[in-house]
Amino acid sequence: MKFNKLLVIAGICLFIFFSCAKKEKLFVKKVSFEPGATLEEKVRMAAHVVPTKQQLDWQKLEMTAFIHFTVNTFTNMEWGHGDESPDIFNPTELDARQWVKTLKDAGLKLVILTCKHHDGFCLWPTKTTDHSVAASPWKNGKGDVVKELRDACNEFGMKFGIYLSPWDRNAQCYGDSPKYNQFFVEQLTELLTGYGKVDEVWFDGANGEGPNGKKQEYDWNLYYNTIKKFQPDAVVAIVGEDVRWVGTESGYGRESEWSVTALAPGGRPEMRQINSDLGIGATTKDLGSRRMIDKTQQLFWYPAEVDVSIRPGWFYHKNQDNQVKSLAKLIDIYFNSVGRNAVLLLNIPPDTRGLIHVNDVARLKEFRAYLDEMMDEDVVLQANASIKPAEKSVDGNEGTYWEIKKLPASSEFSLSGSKRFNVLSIQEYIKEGQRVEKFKLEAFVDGRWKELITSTTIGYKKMLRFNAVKTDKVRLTILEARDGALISNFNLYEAPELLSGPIIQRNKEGIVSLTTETPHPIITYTLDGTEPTKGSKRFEAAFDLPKGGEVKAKAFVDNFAEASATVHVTYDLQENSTFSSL
Ligand code: FUL
Repeated sequence: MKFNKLLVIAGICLFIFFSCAKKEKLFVKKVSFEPGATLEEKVRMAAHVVPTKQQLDWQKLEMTAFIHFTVNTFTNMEWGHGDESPDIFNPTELDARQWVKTLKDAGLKLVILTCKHHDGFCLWPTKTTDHSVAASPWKNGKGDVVKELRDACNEFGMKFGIYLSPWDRNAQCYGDSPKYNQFFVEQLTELLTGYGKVDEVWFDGANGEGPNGKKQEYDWNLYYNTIKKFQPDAVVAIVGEDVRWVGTESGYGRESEWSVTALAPGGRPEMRQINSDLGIGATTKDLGSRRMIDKTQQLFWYPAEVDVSIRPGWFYHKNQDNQVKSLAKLIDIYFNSVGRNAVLLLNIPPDTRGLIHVNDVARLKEFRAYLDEMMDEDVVLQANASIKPAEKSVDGNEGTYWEIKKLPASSEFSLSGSKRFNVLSIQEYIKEGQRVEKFKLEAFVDGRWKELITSTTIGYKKMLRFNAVKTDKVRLTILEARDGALISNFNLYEAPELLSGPIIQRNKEGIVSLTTETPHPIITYTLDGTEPTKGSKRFEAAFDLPKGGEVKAKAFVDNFAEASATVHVTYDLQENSTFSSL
């Protein structure tokens, strides 16, 4: 009996010993190498650099929104001079609920407001300067855009972020470093303490002072400590230590986008020194390859954010109403941001009424409808019963993943019947690091394995498009990785051919026209709220709608074989006052 007990205890001890010994050390956010560490040792450690909880939660948002709105909206400028009179800030119908509902319906999970852009005008009634909404005619100086947005976020369950431009062209004290740092931190404190939870703080690195301009030494330590004190769960982006600018404003991340980078995060002088010694910056093409690991003495978990505007400008300009990015372009951006291990930060600027323009609303609806249709059916999910993964399945506390230790290794998936698909989506279990360096996908066609795609990094998510294929068997091969590959998701979808929906516009005279970017479509529409079909009235010429009403339209190509999403807009009687319904 005694002996049996001993055996049990010894067994338990051995089990604990082996399960502990199995786990490698993880390095949260940063790892420093011992002098003399070999490349092989460094690469192995790189595989175990992991995000903070805040970084992981942020990454999972996938798509977030930017709202650029200030005096520039009324002056038709991109960078205000700082001498704009607050009198010009007077949105006639500002409705933050319309912003948040529009963004939320599009699948965007967080919204960042330009609380103060470079012109220094504050969208909340700050105590730090008179240059704010309090001096404007809007709501007789009693308004607060930050509060209106915060309330709308609460109502719709949307996360909330603040953009506060360090560069300030209005503040007299800008350039008197200690004084401005105090002024800036007071503004920051007002925003961090007066509006509930802040999920992201966005510090713009832009500065247009030029060589003879004012020179301001920002006290980044002071700013970061203030955020830590009041909003410890917020991520700090761009000139921040949690989230990196991807390096372009075009909507495209790198093909090999490592979240573990040699790039040192944020603006503190010691971090800037590291980057200057390595000769790298946010725009450097390679930030995380083995070559970079070889060169550096430390690595950081510093994931990429892709910021891009839905229009050419960051702020609203009436003459860009017809330059809202096409559905095809937005989908391309989606694949090259979310699908390249980054978070998309899509800017949608409200107009002078303080509303998101009907064209942007319509495009966002098309965008969501397209993604929903694409992700409606996952070919792999249906094959669950017959997956033959290369290695075992592990239950992590962020879900299940396969651990693939010996590389290269292939996993075969028998699909339930012959399936057509043209998109791969694959994810790593980044809670334990980003590791995969090369992988490929093949389909079994005509008795042979046919390569569909070969790519490099994965990270949180990689999405790739290829020519559609029909098969009942696929093979995923992890070719190279920095340590065992941890694959948490693998999906195959059929993305619809891109056909852009009609753009509905009504001019001042109440005449409605329907256009699309797709060549030679047939557009049909209804005015009675019913779904347009191929039998509905065809759009041949602009028509009169002086009394308003709901216009629903759809574009068709290929002899009605393919249809766009339905676009609908409700017009009221009032000239120019449109509100797109859902
Ligand atoms: C840039 C700014 O200069 C632009 O105006 C815009 O705010 C963009 C998001 O960041 O650095």
